Amino acid sequence: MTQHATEHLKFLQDMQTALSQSPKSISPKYFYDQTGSALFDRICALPEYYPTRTELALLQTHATDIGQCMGEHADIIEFGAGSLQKIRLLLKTAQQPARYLPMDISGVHLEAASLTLQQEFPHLRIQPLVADYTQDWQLPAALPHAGKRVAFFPGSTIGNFSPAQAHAFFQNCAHHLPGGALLLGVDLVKSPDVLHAAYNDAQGVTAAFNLNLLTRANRELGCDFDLTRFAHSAFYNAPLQRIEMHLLSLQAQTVHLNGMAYSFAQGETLHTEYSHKFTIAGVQQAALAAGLQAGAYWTDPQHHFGLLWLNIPHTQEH
Ligand code: AVJ
Repeated sequence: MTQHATEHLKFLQDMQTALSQSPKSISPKYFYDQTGSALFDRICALPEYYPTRTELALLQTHATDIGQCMGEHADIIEFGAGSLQKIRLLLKTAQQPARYLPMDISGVHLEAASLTLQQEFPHLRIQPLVADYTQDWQLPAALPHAGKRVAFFPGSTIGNFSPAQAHAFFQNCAHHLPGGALLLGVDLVKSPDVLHAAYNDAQGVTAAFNLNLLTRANRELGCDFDLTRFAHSAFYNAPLQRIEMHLLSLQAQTVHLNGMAYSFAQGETLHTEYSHKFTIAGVQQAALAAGLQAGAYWTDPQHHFGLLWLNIPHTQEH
């Protein structure tokens, strides 16, 4: 099967499962088709969406410190070949990086990101890895004379994970990056008003981003979601410290997929995303539970966003 056919089949199976469940729920990874990725880029530039610009400022302000943490000839892994802006800053700060290894499930995304960066950093060795970092992954052997293996996971994408998934992710890092480190960006717990606004922007870009998942299912899977009968819903679940995004059915209705009918009650939702919020101490504790050691961390004056350096010991004790 081609990669495209495999991805299509996975989406079909996941949507069938999503609609059969109660409560209905689908992975946020399906937001990111071409339209979804473009909408996400627009979200990052919204006045209400502070995480991207705050993290970029942290990377710039603390570039020297971060460069020192990385050391010479770092072998830099990035989970999700996401924002070129962020990796660009890190690569400029790094002292003669040995290699850049972007890891993404989408080969198309990886190729585009790698090509652009190769033009800007002609002497950098770039080795894209098509893999799903939410599952277990493998790395190629370290290069001779290379320095530390440094994994970069920006944007608070770790907030999409459940606490159990985040633990598994930290464990994978501990296992695959001995003697290395993880540079992690996390959105911090803050006033519910600020959080609510970030996921309910005035221009409705986040709503369009959420609803685009239904448009994508209609186009790629032949579903018949009526976009006028669903609404964007995003709210802060304070006790569980997370934004929850849902697609809310405005009336009782039936949707079809692959010859099967799925009913929605009025007010029933298809859950699309968790975006967990963190405290610095909470992340350090969770990392420690998986064998990582807290190093330096950096936050903005408003404590909206955090960047953490987490060291990985050489030998894992079992
Ligand atoms: C890319 C997962 C970090 O949770 O804030 C933005 C995605 N969803 N607006 C986030 C998102 C709605 C974003 N992450």
